Amino acid sequence: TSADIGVTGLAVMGSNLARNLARNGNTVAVHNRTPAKTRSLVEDFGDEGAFVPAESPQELVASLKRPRRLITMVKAGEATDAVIGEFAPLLEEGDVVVDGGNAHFADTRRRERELRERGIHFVGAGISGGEEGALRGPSIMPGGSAEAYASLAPMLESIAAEAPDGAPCTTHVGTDGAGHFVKMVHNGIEYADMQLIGEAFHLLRDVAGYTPEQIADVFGTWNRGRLDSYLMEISAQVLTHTDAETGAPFVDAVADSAEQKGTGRWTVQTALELGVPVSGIAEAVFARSLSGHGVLRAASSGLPGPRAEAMESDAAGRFADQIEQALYASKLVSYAQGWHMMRAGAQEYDWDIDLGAVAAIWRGGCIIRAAFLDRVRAAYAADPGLTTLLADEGFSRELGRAQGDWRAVVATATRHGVPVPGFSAALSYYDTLRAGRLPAALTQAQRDFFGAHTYRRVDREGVFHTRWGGDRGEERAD
Ligand code: NBP
Repeated sequence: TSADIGVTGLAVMGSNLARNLARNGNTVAVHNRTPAKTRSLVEDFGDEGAFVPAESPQELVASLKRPRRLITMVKAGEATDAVIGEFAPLLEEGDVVVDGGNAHFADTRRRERELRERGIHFVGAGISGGEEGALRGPSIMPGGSAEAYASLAPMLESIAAEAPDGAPCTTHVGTDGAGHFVKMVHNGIEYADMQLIGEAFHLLRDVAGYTPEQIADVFGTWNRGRLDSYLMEISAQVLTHTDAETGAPFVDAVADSAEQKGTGRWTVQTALELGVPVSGIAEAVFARSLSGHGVLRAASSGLPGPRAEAMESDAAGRFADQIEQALYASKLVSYAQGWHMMRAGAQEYDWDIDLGAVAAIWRGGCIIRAAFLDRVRAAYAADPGLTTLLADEGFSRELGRAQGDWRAVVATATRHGVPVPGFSAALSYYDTLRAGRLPAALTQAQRDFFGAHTYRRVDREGVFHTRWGGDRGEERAD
């Protein structure tokens, strides 16, 4: 009974997290279903800190100080339920189980409820940053009870990434599934960010006529400004890489069909249920999906359209500057949508989520880490009740400056036949929000016509219906 914490599930994420904990002075009991992984972790990295290898769940539990703290890092889904089923009978009231896998927040809510009935704290913790993050400092988004967080905080803070101002990239997000919910939205925003960078690349390549190397330079420049982010940085690195086999730019050697593990899809499904339009994230999920429909694409490749023609070089330079504006504005829109979704989720599930704190813990460690997130944090610090990020004074000023170029980019892309679902969906969202009147009036009138779904009027209170099939007189319907 000497270990501060236990980790079960020692594939890449679990081993790296265990090593991170050990390197930061914690005594870590380690366990894996297949014991060979436990042995090799201790053989390979035992000198990095204090590990207590355990061959069985019983041995792992017996080695933990009380109240016991145990992290499970197994494959999300059934494996997590299996592990909980195995460990729960061995635990006691007050013990804390942390699920660091990519669980769906609804599963986390269920597991938390079930374990709470047995007096065990269950903390669904979103962990972002991939393998490197797990080892050197991820962004950690824990849900569960405040009491459980208090018992985990010193450990989590010791292993989390540090934001540029030195703050640890972890905070208690909210109760039960709040942590996994927020991690899901993080991943949705990540999808949108990647799609937007992809569209910028596509336009720079096919319309501006730049080589991947030149685009890497453009991205490098952007990465020193307001678009400074991990994804921008790695995009530039990918674009300078040459394929060893063909000698061609690496990006040209990769098949152009993007896969997904499902968190983007979960974000969109959940957003639909909550009634929150996350069009930027949805377009990113659809774009990956469409890229993978090879048969459909082959069957459609003969469809007529303009052939992309490269621009003159000074026009290309100006166009690149416009793309920076379009990328920034579209990014801002997808973050606004993501934050709208977190607000709606908090309301629906009764979570007290500090929206500025979420931005703060995404400044380091995670995949969407970016200078920009400090601005988001500041926007919520200035006005915790902010309805949309787009209405923040600083952001709205930037949108004002960007919108002309943003429109020009979408128009140019359309003229050249280059798809920009992310840029154009973001612009449509922006224009929808600013519109004085929307054609939704006609939609509602159609609904009343074919289904007597009623409507409200602009000039007086009440619910109305028009007798479309009869004398077209109006009647009260409330
Ligand atoms: P995997 O998702 O590949 O899971 C492998 C681990 O699950 C192994 O330890 C395996 O044990 C264990 N396991 C399985 Br599978 N079924 C089990 C069962 N019925 N009982 C007990 N253990 C079982 O590992 P990973 O890539 O390290 O990811 C771990 C978690 O972290 C996942 O939820 C993942 O979504 C999440 N995550 C991953 C990343 C990333 O970048 N990879 C980032 C963020 C979060 P075995 O060795 O005996 O087969």
